[in-house]
Amino acid sequence: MSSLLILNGPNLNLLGSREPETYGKTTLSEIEEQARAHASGRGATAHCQQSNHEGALIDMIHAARGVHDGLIVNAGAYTHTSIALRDAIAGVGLPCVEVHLTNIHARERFRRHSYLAPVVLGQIAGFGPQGYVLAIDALLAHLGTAR
Ligand code: CA2
Repeated sequence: MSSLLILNGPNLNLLGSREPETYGKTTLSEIEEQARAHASGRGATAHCQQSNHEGALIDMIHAARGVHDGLIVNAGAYTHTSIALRDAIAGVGLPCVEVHLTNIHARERFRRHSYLAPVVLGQIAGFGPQGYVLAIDALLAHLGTAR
């Protein structure tokens, strides 16, 4: 059974409470529950963690090595700033799918660049909470062919 780690970064704990016009009304807990249920229905397990701290996210990625089979990461604004997170993802060697709720390529210029994009399998952006479900399917398909 594949074990997936879903990591959410800074401010995503605020989902559902602020800026619903941009980020929707679904809470992070609801997104995580949907992800767990979807993974379970696919015969996998999804473990979900969130932090507002760059170093904590890096520690979580390091700890995933040998425990989980793949990563799904919405690094929030660290996507656009963090070489350290990129190095952590590349360093552990786990397959990773990058998720964004919004279409970062259709927003401000500073959101168009992702430091993570070169070290992930691919990026899913603009599909709201459904993006995490799509990422699970993409990651499981990859793991199925990688074995
Ligand atoms: O679209 C995404 O998922 C983002 O990763 C969300 C980040 C943003 O910095 C990225 O450019 C794109 C921001 C998450 C902030 O979430 C909030 C939710 C509710 C209220 C305020 C912020």
